[in-house]
Parts: sequence; C-alpha cells; structure tokens
Amino acid sequence: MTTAMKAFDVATVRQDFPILHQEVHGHPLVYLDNAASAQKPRAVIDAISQFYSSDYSNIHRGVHALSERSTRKYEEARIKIQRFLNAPDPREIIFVRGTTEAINLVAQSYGRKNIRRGDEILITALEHHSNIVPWQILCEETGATLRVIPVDDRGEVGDFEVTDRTKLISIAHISNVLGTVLPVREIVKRAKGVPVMVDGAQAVPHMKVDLQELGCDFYAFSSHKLYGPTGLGVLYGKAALLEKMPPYQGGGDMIASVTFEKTTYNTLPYKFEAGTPDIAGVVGLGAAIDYVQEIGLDNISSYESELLDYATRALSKVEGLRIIGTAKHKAATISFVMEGIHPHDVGTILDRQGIAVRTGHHCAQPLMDRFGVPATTRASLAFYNTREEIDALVRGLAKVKEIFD
Ligand code: C6P
Repeated sequence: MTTAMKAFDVATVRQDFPILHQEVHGHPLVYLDNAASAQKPRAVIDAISQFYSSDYSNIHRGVHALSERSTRKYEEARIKIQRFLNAPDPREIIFVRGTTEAINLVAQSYGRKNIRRGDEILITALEHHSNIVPWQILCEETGATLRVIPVDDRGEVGDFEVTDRTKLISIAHISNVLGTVLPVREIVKRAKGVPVMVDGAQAVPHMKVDLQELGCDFYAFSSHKLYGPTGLGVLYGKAALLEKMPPYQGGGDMIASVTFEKTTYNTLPYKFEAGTPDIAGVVGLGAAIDYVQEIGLDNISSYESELLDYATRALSKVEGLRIIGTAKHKAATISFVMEGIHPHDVGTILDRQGIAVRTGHHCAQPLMDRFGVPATTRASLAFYNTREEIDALVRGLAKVKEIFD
C-alpha cells in the first residue's frame, strides 16, 4: 500500500519517491525534467525487487512453477494496460522497447506492406524525431512523400487535407516541447478512415487516455515517462490491422512452427514480441499503472493544470523570458528562451542550484526551426512538483540573469 491517497496531497505523494529527497550541489533537488523521464515511486522499485527476489524466470517457455508465475504476472500486466487505455482486447497490446520502437514497428511492418510510391504520409510540424525519421526511412524505401501539417505561432496544429494519396497519419498526442494537446479525436474524424497513429509518449502520464473514444488505429507510449522502468514501451494496434501486418522481428516466441522450408507465425500479440522481453520491466510498469490509478488521473490532470497556470504566470513575469508554446490546451511543459542567454548556460546555472531542466532541441529540430530558435530551456512538471519548486526555478533564473548582466 502506498501513501498516495484519494484526496490528492502533494506532500504525501512526494513521500512515495525516494529520489526526490536529496540535495544536489548543496541545494534541495528540484526535478523539472519529467518529460525526459519521470522518477519512480517506491511501489515500482519494490515490485521489481520483489519479482526478482521471488518469482523471476523466463516466460511462455517453461512448465515449472517460476516460469508459470512469471508468465502470469507478465500477462496480468498486459491486461492492466489494456484496461488502463480502454483498449478492446489484450491481444492489441504489444510490448516493445519504447515509443521509438513502437513507431518504427508500424513504419516497417504496416508501412512496408501498405505504402507505395506516390503515397503520402502526414505528420505535424511539432513531432519528436521518433515520429519523423521512421517515416522518412519508409519514404526513402518506398518512394512515398512526407507531408507536414504546419503549426501556428501558439503551437497549435492547423487544418489539413486528406487526399486519395494520404495513406497514413502519424501525430503526437502532446508535444514534448510546447505542451500542446492535439485534438486527436477530431483528427481521427477528419482522417476519413485513413489509419491514424498517435505518439502518446507525453500524454499517458498526464491525462486519461481512452483509445475507444479516440478511435485511433495505433497508439504508442514509453514506460519510463509513466513512472515505470526504462527500456520498455507499449504499442496498441487495432487487431484487424495487426493481424494483416508481417512480423517486425524474427526469433523465439513469435513463431508457431519453424522448418528450414517454412515458418509460421504466432498469434497476436506474440507475433510482434520476438525474443525474451523485459519481463521484470513489464511487472514494474504494471505496478506504475496501479500507482497512477490509485492517485487518479483526474487528480493528476487537475493538479498539474493548476501548477502549469502558476508556473506560466510566474515565468511570464521574468524580464527577457519568452515562453514558446501558448496553445489553449496545454499539458504541464513549458519551453522558454531568455534574451541574450543560451539555454545551455541557463540549464547549467540552474543545475548548480539543484534545479534539473532540459535544454537543447529536445529531439525536435524542425520545431526549433519553425520557431526560429536553436534550442530552448524546458521545465516539464509532474504531479510531485510543487509551487515552492516553481518559486525556486524563478529564483534560479534571477541568478542566471545576475550572472549575465
Ligand atoms: N522525449 C524528451 O525529453 P522513447 O525515447 O522511445 O522513450 O520516447 C521517444 C519520444 C517520442 N515521442 C515523444 C513525444 C517524446 O517526447 C519522446 C521522448 C524525451 O522530450 C526524450 S528525447
């Protein structure tokens, strides 16, 4: 039982995260780099340790007790994820290494089977490299074209046209740089049946995601941003599409039978899970989902939204600071630039004060070009952050200015 409670209380929740209670460079740690990766609650750390201490074995292979126990825990986690996302069927939940691998899987498996010369793949201008490069590779291989839906000055995605040539649309649910929440349901409606893939890496930790309501065809997220372990992610795909897709990788567990003449493939989801997966990671992700659900995604969304308002107001008062990304629907991520000071200097000086932010292009170079900046400083919030930490950030930025003045 964790200390997280029904009524959201940030001080109580913080007790669940051992790493937060330390000093960095002589200052209390202020961790504002959650979009890069979130910290892990005790419940996740303990679940992994407990699993390795008492249940661990390989899965789907042995008839012995430990293998059966491990297999049961692994498959229980799959069902947890299915329910968490309101996916219709656990066979539609595929374990992969992360969002990046999920998108590459769709590009290489669905894409190579269905995309031809002259076809068009639609993405937006705010995508992470993970949702750009796999499609560029596919375009190079097939002769298809990548078309980009522009974003406006606030960071909102504009209108787009679906033509006979449009064969796939792939969009972020939430921008990792601007925090913009994209209207996925409307985009799916406007797609008029063209398959839509959603990169949910930044959405799943911050808002309730209901796949049946969204209606998209593929959805990807990473465990490590959802307070779970690294090296693990999930691809959801509609069974009707997954059934027709060729395997992405060959190896153990993804086969039904192998001879040198012919191999037949396993059923869903195993057809896409070649080799020994991150078994303990999956158990840890199951624990992360239990933890997040115990706090409640509604509590998380409303607390983070209040904190975002507070941070936006506080940062707007800092002279010479410009926030990049002012969409109406925004998650708790704030990118900004400071007049005459390079983001790397901002990040380094903040670090000396115990404040962790990310600086750079955030794996979204085309978006940096769109806003005419080489890099930004990004403060990305989680439900364990506090107003006091935002105040510390503002004080930290005053110090940055003092050094540069
Ligand atoms: N963004 C950030 O600091 P992986 O690395 O596969 O877990 O996730 C890739 C990815 C895909 N899409 C979006 C929208 C993302 O934000 C990320 C990861 C981190 O913004 C690390 S670059």
